Amino acid sequence: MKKEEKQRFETKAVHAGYDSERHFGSLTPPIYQTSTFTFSSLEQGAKRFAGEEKGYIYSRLSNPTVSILEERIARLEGGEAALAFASGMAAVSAALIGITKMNDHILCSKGVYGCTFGLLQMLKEKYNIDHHFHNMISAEGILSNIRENTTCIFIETPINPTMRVIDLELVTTVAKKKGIKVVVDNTFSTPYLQKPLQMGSDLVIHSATKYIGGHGDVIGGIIVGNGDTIRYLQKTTQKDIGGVISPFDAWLLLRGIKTIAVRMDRHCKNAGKLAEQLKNHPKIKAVYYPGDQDHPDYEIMKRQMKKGGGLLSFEIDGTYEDTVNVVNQLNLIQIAVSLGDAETLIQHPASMTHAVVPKEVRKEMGISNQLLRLSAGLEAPEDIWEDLEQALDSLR
Ligand code: LCS
Repeated sequence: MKKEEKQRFETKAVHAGYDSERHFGSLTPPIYQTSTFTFSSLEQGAKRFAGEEKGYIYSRLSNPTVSILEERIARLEGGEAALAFASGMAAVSAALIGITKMNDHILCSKGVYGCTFGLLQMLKEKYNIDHHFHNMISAEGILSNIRENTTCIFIETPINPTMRVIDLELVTTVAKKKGIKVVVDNTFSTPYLQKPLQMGSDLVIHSATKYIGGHGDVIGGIIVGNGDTIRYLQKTTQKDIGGVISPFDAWLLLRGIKTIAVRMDRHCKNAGKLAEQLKNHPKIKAVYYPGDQDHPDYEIMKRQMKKGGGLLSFEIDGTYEDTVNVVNQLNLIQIAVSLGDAETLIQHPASMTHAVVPKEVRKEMGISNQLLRLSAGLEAPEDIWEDLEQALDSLR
């Protein structure tokens, strides 16, 4: 085992994938802001294209700053290799298009991010790649929802925005028996809280826009998996569809990821406190936080996550208009989609992130008009609560 492999998560987050000696001693990774790379001769260029000589060719194929990011995240997730993309959706689409073919079927967790829902609709309409949603709470249930043409199980856990948690070991055990690939969108958990590859999943996806970047200043995506699958995706849906990340954005993610462990500890602590306080407020009908002992999936969360995460959802005990009034009454908490930033953010899934999901399907997934999703930021928890409390109190 290489010395670095033994390093702890926090150390890898700062150092993995980067050797300053190979970059003039620069403490932080340089930004290789170049579209292309020169060859010393035609023969050298030909060898690089043929894969007979290692080296860079063109930044849509790979770039040194991006490679450092990919190696670092692969190491944090415990995967062999990774690919970085221009957005989380570029990563989701590259993975799903890459591992399925026409007439296949995808079994999905009962709830996914709105644009993933949109992508699944498009795959169905254009390529007859069918899908359906299932709660995945028992082996029998999963088995009975697998079809002859099911080639992929796609899971978000915790699910955006309902915060239900899927038992990854249960799903991967069933999938392995059937030879089906399991793809996990690990955006909400981050590799600090949960490592799906170690629980038997085949691919992990991130919207790196969120906790990996952590500062609300970049859009990016990542896929992590075994070397063969990653090389295949690199040569197909990454190279030829081309949703690559820029060197500067990769650098921003490298800067953000260094502090992921300390940030996540604080996000989780703040979210946990807010969940408790919300549960005791008379204007709150329900709170959905996986770290809450009353959460229906608390035991699963304890088995597979280090902590409950930085996100929670809750329902206002009132009408849609009451929900609007609470949100509009907030001062410190910002009304915005996205999550995982230093700023506490609140959004209304039914009219924002999940507006593309038809109303009946939203209802089935548990997304009501009174549901709000909150991404706990890094502010003092007392300040976040005071803002939320004054907004809720305005309803009395
Ligand atoms: N997967 C999950 C679980 C997400 O929450 C998002 C974005 C994506 C993938 C797509 O990543 P992107 O292309 O935006 O980097 N989720 C958002 C959300 O909940 N609010 O705004 C974006």
